[in-house]
Amino acid sequence: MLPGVSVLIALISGLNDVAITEIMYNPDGPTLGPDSLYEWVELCNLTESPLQLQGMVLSDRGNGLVLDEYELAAGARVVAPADMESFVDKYGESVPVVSWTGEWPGLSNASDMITLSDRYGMMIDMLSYTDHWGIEDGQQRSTADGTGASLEKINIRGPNNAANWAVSVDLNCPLPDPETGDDKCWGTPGAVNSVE
Ligand SMILES: [Ca+2]
Ligand SMILES: [Ca+2]
Repeated sequence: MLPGVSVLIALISGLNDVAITEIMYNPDGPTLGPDSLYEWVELCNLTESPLQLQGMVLSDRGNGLVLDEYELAAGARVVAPADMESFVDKYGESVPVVSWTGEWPGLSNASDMITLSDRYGMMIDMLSYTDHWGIEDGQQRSTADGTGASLEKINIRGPNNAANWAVSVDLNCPLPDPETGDDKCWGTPGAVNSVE
């Protein structure tokens, strides 16, 4: 086999090995804090083997970051937070996090496209969301849009469309604010989604 062909096969086989499974694109300012510190993206290893995340690139239409060394166990999830210190302070040290270098993509509060690529630039996953996702009947605004909830993927192996993403629910909320006791969920970072 030509060397180029085997490389190509290796690249294609990486598609969808890792999925974007949850995002906090518009954190609740009063209880959580500003977007620049409290946005985050959750990634899940969909395969049955551990995967090395080092070198993967998370970006939007403008900025991008490169993930540091991190072995993500089969089926496990990890969070890339906008600001590591702020995230750990609010969510606690038990949530698995991956550090990164570069520039945080900055998740728009209106609509954005987030891509996850491997170190060779091959797309692994892409999420193009809007703040209309998760609006329920009678609501004017999604509760993921700045009022506490995150956006979660329902079927983590399914498509990234509005029907397969929903706002996180406060049921079984594992993470009340350690300081205020506020029971807003702020999503399920690093854990199985509340809507799965
Ligand atoms: Ca935002
Ligand atoms: Ca989750």
